Amino acid sequence: MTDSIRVLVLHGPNLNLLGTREPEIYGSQTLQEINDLLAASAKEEGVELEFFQSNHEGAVVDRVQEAPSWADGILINPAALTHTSVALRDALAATQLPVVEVHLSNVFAREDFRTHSYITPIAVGMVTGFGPTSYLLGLEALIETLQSRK
Ligand code: CA2
Repeated sequence: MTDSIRVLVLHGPNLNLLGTREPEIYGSQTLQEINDLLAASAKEEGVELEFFQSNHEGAVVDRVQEAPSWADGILINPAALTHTSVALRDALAATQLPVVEVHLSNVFAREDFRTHSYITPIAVGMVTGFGPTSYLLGLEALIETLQSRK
């Protein structure tokens, strides 16, 4: 039997607030509910997931640095770090793992500063604007990428 695929799911700053504020932008589902959806989808595919959320850039960078010891790929909603963090981009690139970037809202339909991502150039691809479905589509795309590389 082949080893199962392992995916690290990372959520950036303020995503712990999901479901409590700004539902018109980010929907009404909590982060736990999104993680549960991902876990159910991964289970069907026989994929293992680990979840991590932090409001601290350094903590997210630390978790990314640890990823290669366990994970085959990274699914990340970098939240505001998308638009600000060279440190996160460098850490993700250094893992040499495939990265898929996801956003709940359509970042291109919002303020100009959200249209630039430091992460997209080092990602396999990016899904934006579909609410929690962005995560599910991103996970599917990452699994397909990993399966095609094995
Ligand atoms: O649309 C997304 O998923 C974002 O990554 C969310 C980030 C934002 O900075 C990006 O431009 C797009 C913000 C996450 C904040 O989440 C909140 C959730 C509920 C209430 C307040 C903030």
